[in-house]
Amino acid sequence: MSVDASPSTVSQPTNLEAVARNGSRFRRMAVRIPTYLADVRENPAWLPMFMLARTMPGRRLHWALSAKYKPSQGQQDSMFGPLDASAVADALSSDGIFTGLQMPARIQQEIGNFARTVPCFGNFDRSLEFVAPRHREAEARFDRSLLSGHFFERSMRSPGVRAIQADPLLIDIARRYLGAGARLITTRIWWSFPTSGASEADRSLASLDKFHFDLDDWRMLKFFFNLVDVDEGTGPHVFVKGSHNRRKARHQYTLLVGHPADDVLDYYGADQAVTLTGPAGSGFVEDPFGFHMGTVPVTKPRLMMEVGFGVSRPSRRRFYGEPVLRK
Ligand SMILES: O=C(O)CCC(=O)C(=O)O
Repeated sequence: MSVDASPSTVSQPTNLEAVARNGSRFRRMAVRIPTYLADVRENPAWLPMFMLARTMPGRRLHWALSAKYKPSQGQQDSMFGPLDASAVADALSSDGIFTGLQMPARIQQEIGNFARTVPCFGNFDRSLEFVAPRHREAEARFDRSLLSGHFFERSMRSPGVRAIQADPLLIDIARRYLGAGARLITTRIWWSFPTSGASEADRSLASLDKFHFDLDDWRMLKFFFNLVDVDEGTGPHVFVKGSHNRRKARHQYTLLVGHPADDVLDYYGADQAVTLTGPAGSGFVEDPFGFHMGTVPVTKPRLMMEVGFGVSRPSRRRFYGEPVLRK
């Protein structure tokens, strides 16, 4: 298994409670409002999803009405080897997460080289363009902290990114878990950087340092890949096992998707928080309705890839993970 999530390495994010308590929850939400407004303008059907998909009755109803997937016999060759897609879907149903994906080294290296040479956009802002190895210099040039570097549609120039996105194992797992209507809704690669002075708004947009659940679609599945060696200092992703199918009422009937760590961990148990450290190329797949977050790197930058599946048509902007920024 490539992802380091064995019980001995599962850490309880002791400093996260303090981090999560800092700052206003509403300020974190406010930064997302321009994106929400754009979503509803682009697709009015987004609004009922946004209101109802956060409730367990709404989700269960949508799930019950969805077309079931009938897997065909035989499995197509995958770069991830002969993994049993049905066992992965079972793990997702019970825990909300499956760890143990490993991409070939040549693919990980190609994407790593791509991300070190092609300019990315700092803090999701297309006017803050720089190449990752010049991060410190870029912070000085733009006179602001740069917490993340996204590639948006540029990601698709990388043959490795395209190959992972198209790997038959991913859609097979997605259909088994989400149903026959599963479709690709996001592909992105991005850096998160050690930096001081990142604002609450920048951390919120980058989904860092606060447990939250995703509400981009009625039902979703996200594959994440660590594209550098990720240890505790590299800002690992954290997921709360079992939080995808059990939700206290206060976390359903609220517009907030982010909640303080003590609130989340008291309910599910601190021992359910899995910290996804692992070598370059390791990956995991999760139901992002479960509580999760990235953490801010402290020692070295983290390069990540996400391939997301859902059940509705995404906008082009959403596909590449681009929010609408308030100027
Ligand atoms: O950077 C991370 O690991 C977290 C990403 C995340 O929370 C998300 O895609 O919803």
